[in-house]
Amino acid sequence: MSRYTITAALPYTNGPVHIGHLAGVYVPADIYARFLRQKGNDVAFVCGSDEHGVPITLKAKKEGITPQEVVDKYHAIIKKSFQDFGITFDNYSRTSAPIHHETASEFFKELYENGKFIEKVDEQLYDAEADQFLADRFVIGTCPKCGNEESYGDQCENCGTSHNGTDLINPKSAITGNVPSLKQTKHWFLPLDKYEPWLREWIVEGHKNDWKSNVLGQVKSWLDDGLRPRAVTRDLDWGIPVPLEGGEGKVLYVWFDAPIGYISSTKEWATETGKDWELYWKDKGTKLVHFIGKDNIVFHCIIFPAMLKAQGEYILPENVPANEFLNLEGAKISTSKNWAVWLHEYLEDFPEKQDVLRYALTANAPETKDNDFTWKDFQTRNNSELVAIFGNFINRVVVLTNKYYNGQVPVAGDFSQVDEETLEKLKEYPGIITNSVERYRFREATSELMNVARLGNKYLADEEPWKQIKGNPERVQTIMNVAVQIATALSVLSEPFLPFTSTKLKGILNIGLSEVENSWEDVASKRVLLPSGHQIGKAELLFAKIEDAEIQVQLDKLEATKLANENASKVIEPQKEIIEFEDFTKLDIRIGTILEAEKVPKTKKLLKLKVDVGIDTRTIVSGIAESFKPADIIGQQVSILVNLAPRKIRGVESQGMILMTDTTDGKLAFVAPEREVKNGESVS
Ligand code: B3M
Ligand code: ZN
Repeated sequence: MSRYTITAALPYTNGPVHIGHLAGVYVPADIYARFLRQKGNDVAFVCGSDEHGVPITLKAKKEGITPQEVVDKYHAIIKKSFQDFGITFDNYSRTSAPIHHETASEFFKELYENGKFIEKVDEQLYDAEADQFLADRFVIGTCPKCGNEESYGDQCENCGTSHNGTDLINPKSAITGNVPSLKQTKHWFLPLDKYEPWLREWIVEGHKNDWKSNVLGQVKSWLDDGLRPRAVTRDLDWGIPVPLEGGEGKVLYVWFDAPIGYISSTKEWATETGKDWELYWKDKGTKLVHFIGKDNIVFHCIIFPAMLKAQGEYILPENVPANEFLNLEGAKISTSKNWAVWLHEYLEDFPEKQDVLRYALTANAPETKDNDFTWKDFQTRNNSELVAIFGNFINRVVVLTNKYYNGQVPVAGDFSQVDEETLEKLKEYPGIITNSVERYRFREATSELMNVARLGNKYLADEEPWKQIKGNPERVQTIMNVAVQIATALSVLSEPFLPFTSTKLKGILNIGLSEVENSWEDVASKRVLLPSGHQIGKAELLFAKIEDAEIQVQLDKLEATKLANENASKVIEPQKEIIEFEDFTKLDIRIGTILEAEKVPKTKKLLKLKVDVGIDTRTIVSGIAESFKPADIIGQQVSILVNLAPRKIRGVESQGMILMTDTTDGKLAFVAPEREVKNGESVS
């Protein structure tokens, strides 16, 4: 048995959590924690809300509430989402908690008193109009490393690099949009450059064979660019006050305090459970693993380890298996653009389908490159894999065992060669899956778990107990006994990946309520996981098919979001040049009524209309086919420019133009009178 401290990135409490968070960080971390616990290890799986930093202040300004109200609101939402999705943190804390303020302040003061900081007065970006320094996300500019024009003052999310605000090219204040000036201010700097040789030795050399290449690549790039002292304090009013003389009006940099949040969350947990927190952070026998997204690599592989090294008593991470990013329907997930599938909303639309999402996100996880979540893939993963393979196998085992033996596991007779081979293959899977999980290959591990269900399906399809039951009932007893062992193995091996399903399956098999509670070692070594005579329960579906209509609802939601964003970003054209009244009188605009409407052949956008304009009835071609069905606009009153010179459009002569405008939902609308008007009346 070993001891593990597993951390998952502390989510900013400036919004709910979405599928990108789950896929990138929290599901892999939870799989790993559950797996290690099942194997009998001592695990501290800690997390908490990241409640400081400029993201919170910006959100508070946007919502017109205080930062404390922002963090209270989203801390509760986020904590509940993690609970609802079965993320088994041993403790989920928050960095506004007193224990964290104490821990981070003590950590900072200890480094200060041991001379680990450089105290320096230097020039920082300042917004005179807003009368404040522009720390971190208070300034946007071009990243000096990758050219991303929306880089923040402390970090570029595009290339992951971390820099000082003064490094940005063309910086702009995120508060007023002004070009910032420079103003002198005192800060405390961690001399990262001093740790460069050690970091290179520890990571680039020491972990070149076991850390993921995407992580090693970023770390090497960072080290090759040369490390510089980094300010670990800020001129902000929201955060942990700098516990020093001269620190008034200054707080700890959020990326200095937040990683210490892992330690304070562990301390909080240890206090509640009577454990010794130092075993999990200072004992050399403990393995520390950080689960994060790629934009946090520099903080977890360079800055936090340098802090721990400077303090001197802490263990360093055994691994930092950072995932890349998950996109949504081909576009980057964005909290500010509401381009996300929020966990709390998912559960409203798909209640009790946590495992479906966990599975779809893991099967498609961005483990080595950015990946894309599509609702079609989500549906396919559910219908073609969970329902058709896993659920189908279990259903056949349970239905047939109930049908043939009243739910009692039958006694097995002599095993055939196929039985022996199948049971031997089954015993290999705990090791196969373990090998994947221990290398943080959770996609691979999940796929191997499904192969256990495939093994069961193939065995039943080949042995066809339903065809033998009449002619060879003894043989069928053996077949069903073997099938029940495979089902039982699934209930054990699925727990880290499909925890809700594992619990449900154990309920159906009546396991865990009695003495039979198998381990991974049992599955790898024992022939009998569920003894004959054991009474299993009645069949119930583990997974339900997801219909196209349910998926369409989600796609429509995203379409509406896309349109809302387009409208929000739409630039309203400036007014055209001034005209004289005489110019306006040349336009003859009348009210008319649509009498007939039909699509113009071989076109997507055009309708050919017959319109009674009061003066006469005329043909008008209009580009409104994507917004209106012909039948729906018969009788519609419209405004028409009647004295526009006739022109041929796709072979049809159009005698006028119907006035239209764009709607916020991306369609077209008629400029029409609000009450009935006599055809031919002028618009003036
Ligand atoms: N709050 C998450 C992010 O950068 C950040 C992680 C802190 S982990 C100590 O989105
Ligand atoms: Zn960049």
